[in-house]
Amino acid sequence: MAMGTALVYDEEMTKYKLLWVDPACKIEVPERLTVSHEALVLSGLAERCVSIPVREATDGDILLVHSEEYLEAVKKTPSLSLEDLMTFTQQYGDVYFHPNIYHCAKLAVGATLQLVDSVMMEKVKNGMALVRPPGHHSQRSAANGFCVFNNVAIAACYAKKNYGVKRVLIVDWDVHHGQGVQYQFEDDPSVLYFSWHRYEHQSYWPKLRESDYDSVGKDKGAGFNINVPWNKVGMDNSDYLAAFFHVLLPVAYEFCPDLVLVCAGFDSAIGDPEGHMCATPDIFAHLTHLLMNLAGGKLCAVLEGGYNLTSLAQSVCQTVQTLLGDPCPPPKELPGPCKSAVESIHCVRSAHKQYWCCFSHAADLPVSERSTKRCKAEEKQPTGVEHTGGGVQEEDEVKGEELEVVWPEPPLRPAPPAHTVVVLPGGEAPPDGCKPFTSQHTPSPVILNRLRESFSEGSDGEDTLTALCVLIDLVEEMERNKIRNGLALVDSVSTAMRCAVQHAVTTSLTNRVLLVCVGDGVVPAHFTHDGKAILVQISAKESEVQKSKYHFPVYLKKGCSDVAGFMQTVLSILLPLAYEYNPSLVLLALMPHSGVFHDAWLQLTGLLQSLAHGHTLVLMQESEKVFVNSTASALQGNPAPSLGPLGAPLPEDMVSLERLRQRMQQDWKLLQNTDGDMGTKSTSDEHR
Ligand code: X5A
Ligand code: ZN
Repeated sequence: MAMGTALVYDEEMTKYKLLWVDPACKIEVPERLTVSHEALVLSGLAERCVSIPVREATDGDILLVHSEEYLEAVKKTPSLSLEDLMTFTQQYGDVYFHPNIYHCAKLAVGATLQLVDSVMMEKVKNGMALVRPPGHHSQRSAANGFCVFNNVAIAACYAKKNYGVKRVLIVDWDVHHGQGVQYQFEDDPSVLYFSWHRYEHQSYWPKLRESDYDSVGKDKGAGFNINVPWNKVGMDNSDYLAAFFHVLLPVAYEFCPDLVLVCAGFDSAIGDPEGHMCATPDIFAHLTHLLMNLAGGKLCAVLEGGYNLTSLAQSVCQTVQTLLGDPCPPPKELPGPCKSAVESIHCVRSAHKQYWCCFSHAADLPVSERSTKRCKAEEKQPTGVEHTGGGVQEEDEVKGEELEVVWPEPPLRPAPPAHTVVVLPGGEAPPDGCKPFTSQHTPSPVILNRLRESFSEGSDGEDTLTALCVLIDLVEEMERNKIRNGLALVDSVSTAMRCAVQHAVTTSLTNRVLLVCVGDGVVPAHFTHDGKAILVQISAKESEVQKSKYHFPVYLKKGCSDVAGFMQTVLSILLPLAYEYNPSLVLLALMPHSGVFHDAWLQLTGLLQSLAHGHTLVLMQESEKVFVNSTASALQGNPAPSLGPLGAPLPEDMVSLERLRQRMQQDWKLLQNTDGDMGTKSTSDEHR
């Protein structure tokens, strides 16, 4: 398995800048790269990465996406006079040229391709390229939006051509629409392009009709272009996560990419003078993590925008630190998506329901919704507007300096001294890279007594007690952040679970435990009454009734053996619930004979690592021994194997999941994805 994280960077790409006055371009400065790189060095992240040299892209590389005429025109720019550079620039929108930008643009493409090479040749697991100029706005024959060559689009073509990659997922989390990427792959089903972007009903740059949710792709590529337009500024962590849980992730898993490319622009973060959004830099840890189990972990992040130097540097660090495998900082306060975000998400899901099984039961749009808003926007702004040289957007500057936005620095993310420990019966050898866990001390009489009262009903009383004491010790070591993960093979999952959760909720360190049970079996739910624990059980037992506000029995007709239904549950029910709950400990239980598809279980295990500072205790029934090595590997951050393109979940499961989601969304706002009754539903405050 490939290890390590690549960092591709060269200072040479800081060596061009705007040479004249242009308010639209003045934010694209060389310091964007230097502060990002310096932050990686100062935080110690850079030296943990594998440093990969850049190269110049060849003509052949560039011609994968761009026209010969355009390439030849750009080639001439290094020798143009200042005046001719300005004239050359004027044929494009919101971009500038400089005598050295052609060189840098070739390095930006070359850096991206070096990254793709290292990942595809398995020299590293994943990586990031810090580049300038950015790429996602540039088109076959046009520079645009600070972009000269389309780094990521070229990378996708290059991976297909050189490595036989069949499916590429491009995730564009930059705050602008990467229309250049959309145009390139519009009719191509082998490249799935997802972009969210500030849109404000077409009034925000680049003001294109085709950036709306109803541009779904063309011909064979229909369904493979996914736009999430943000119609208000101020979108925050909840809004971004909701778009991932309810749009991107279900489709991405159904698509099953061989490679994930990220148009990693950080102008979607708080403080950015372009984006005006409110998501904090730590959210990029989660966005990154949520993509890291796709494509066997093959993920290449390539810098696009990001113009607040503080926010940019922090966001870059969060992304790289996650690629390196450090535990994610728990995102606090997720009040759920705002009404406008839910509306956008609803629109996208309904526009794509004919193309993706995961949306087959998505609600249609009310007829009134479709036309009215667009008309309003079109009155103000006739279609076909290419770009304006700024004009409206300098409003801020006319009024004076922008209000300074402040946010707390992202917390440090220390990795505990021990990563994953195992408790196996009979002194079995621990899986690769895991230490066996043994109790350091004899259990206190208080604990022993409590255990004796609750758990020694069986015949093998004392043995069971000793085993449970070890588990309790393990939970405590995890709570003290001495150990990140634990895996225990036990003779009764129900008992072990009951014991671990009871202990966890009675110590002062853990106040919220997320229990996830995979498979049928009696699971005591009494400890969920006060909300100190919540329990999600995925099983084939229809009779399972909800025992408290914090107990969520999920019924699937074929239980966990239906991969599509199982993943739908994980992505759109479990994850949003878990994120909103924000557990301090995750207990993941594999029940006997669960029938869960091995790799789907590993996906679940991997995905849950973004919660609770990465603390998961996995409890498995002894009969499920074959899961030990692979589960330990997933706990250690090794990407779970791909599941293959997913088919349709059973229709009856889709119906019952949708019913469950609707019930839960009253209490758990991150489960909202549908603007049900136009305004009467209690989405979080209209915070913008
Ligand atoms: C890469 C990028 C933004 C261009 C904005 C022009 N470009 N108004 O973020
Ligand atoms: Zn941008």
